[in-house]
Amino acid sequence: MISRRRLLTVGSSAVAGGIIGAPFVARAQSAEFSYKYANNLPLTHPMNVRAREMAEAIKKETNGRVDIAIFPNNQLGSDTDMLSQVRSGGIEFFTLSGLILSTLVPAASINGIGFAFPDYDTVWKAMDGDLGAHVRGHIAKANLVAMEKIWDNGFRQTTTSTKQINTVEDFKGIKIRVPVSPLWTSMFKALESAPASINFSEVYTALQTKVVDAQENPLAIISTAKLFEVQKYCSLTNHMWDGFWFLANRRAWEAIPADLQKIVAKNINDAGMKERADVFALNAGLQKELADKGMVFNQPSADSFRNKLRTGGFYAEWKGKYGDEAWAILEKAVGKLA
Ligand code: X2X
Repeated sequence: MISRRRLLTVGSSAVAGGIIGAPFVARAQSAEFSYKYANNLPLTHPMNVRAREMAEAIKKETNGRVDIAIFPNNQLGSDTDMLSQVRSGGIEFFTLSGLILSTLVPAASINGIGFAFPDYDTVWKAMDGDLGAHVRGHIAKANLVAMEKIWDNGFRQTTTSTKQINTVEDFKGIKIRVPVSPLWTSMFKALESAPASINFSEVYTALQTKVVDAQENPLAIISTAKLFEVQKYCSLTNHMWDGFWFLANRRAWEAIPADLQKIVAKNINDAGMKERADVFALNAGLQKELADKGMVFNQPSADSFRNKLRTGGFYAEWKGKYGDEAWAILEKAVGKLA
């Protein structure tokens, strides 16, 4: 059965543009599990490209019993809104940065500790290994299901409309947008910036209207969300690695019979692996493309940033928050931090 309300909701989003997949009438009539997957990224980002293939494969391999409709680009609201929807069951699937998820699951921000990861090999070893398992355990306690493979957002870079960031002195006092997460705010305060918590749905406008002068994101997002139109400088600070947990509402997930769950999970995790490769390739090639569009790049040394975090007590403070056991799992993966 499909309620009138659901038809209206799905129908009106389709009209708003961007619903991916088969027309909703066919889906509603044929699929036993008509689920929504929502996210905050543009259609052109590898996350949505791979998710579309994933949804098609799931539909095919489940003989139409599981049909996932994708709502990209904050169509269903900001990350904060979507997090409450996936908790209540208003949406069944949602990809969210672990750092933002930490507003609900404090342990989930640990991979975002400043300058923790030197490279992608270390990231995937940790996130597909003990550190990821530790975080997923905490997510499960919050009644959400996290798929095994975290999707890549990337190493984050700093853009501004005003100046290059060369040393920690340049972070002083800049009005920088950060996602809604205590770790982000804490880190940019430790760098003596003036961080403002703003959901991604508002970032382009906030930069355009100069509510803030700066933001930080991986190149794949600076490109696909067209932030280069409203930012001039890009400093390759690589200050943290960020990824998206593919989350499911627990009740909705458990409603799916085990044999179908297996097909769904496999396709989601496979799509995540492909998305990782896509983002890696994109980030590697984008500097030139963004420079051609007018962005001015520089590559600062991380030393002054890291020293400031260390001497200001940032690592000690967060070690205390996560606890010794979690910190030991992190340091086992990345080496001694403080
Ligand atoms: O909000 C952001 O900056 C983004 C898109 O990178 C995240 O989802 C954390």
